Amino acid sequence: MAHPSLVILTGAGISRESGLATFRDADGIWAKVRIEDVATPEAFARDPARVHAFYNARRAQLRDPAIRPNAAHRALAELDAAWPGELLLVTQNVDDLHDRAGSRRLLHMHGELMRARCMTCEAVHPWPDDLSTATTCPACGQAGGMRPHVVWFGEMPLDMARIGAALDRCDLFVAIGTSGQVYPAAGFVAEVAGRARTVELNLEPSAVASDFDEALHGPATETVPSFVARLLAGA
Ligand code: BJW
Repeated sequence: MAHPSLVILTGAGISRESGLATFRDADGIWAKVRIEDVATPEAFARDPARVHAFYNARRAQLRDPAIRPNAAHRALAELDAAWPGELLLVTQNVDDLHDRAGSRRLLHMHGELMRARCMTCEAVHPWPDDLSTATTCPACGQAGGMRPHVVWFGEMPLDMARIGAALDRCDLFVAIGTSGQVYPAAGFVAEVAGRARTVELNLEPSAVASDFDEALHGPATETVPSFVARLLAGA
């Protein structure tokens, strides 16, 4: 029989044990800054310097050598390399820890912190450094139009057609370290329910926990490697 087709959705919880804060936990990012001030197109139009400062600080944190992929990222990269069937890892995370761990069949549906986009010519560039309102686009030369290549509230997530096609074909859907509070990602489980096996791996039940067939609760560095080992063993 053909190998099951997998879609794996990850959220901020998978990077927590690498030292990156989640959004909605008690010590999360949204406990310290307001979404309306930094994560909407309106916030950027109103005060681009404030929004740049927020993302510059998070980019600097990601450059810290202490921030590295953990056992959960590595297990998913091993699964990607070993799984003979279809597999798509869809991350909501803007960090690059899945990339650094070696995952290849990977989409960043909420964009990437280490990239910048020109609002004038739409070119997307690798961008490990700070951005400012004076930054010039390397493609078109225009100053003042560079923004973080991330998806803010009210904007369309990236690669939705590819994600939708993979969800249509999937036999197993796994969500890891996501609170199930942000759509459309939180709705993926309901889209596949009834025709795919669905498993949630999270520290605690998410907001959409009742839509899943199974749940494994615990830190991602423990639950993900053991779940991957069982998958690769054919269980
Ligand atoms: C662990 C752990 C460990 C901890 N191990 N687990 C009204 C107005 C405008 C819009 C809307 C509206 N009502 C609804 C919407 C839509 C809106 C939305 O969902 N809003 C809700 C908040 C109500 N969504 C959008 O606007 C999206 N776009 C959109 O809908 O376009 C239209 C569309 C229509 C139809 C089809 C398709 C599209 C865009 C959403 C963009 C989200 N952007 C952010 C910021 C990205 C840039 C940045 O990083 O700054 O993305 S917000 C933030 O939330 C970030 C995350 O990717 C996202 C999800 O968070 P995540 O990953 O789930 O983190 P947490 O913190 O919530 O949860 C962590 C979990 O891990 C917890 O459960 C912990 O327990 C667990 N955990 N340690 C395992 N060690």
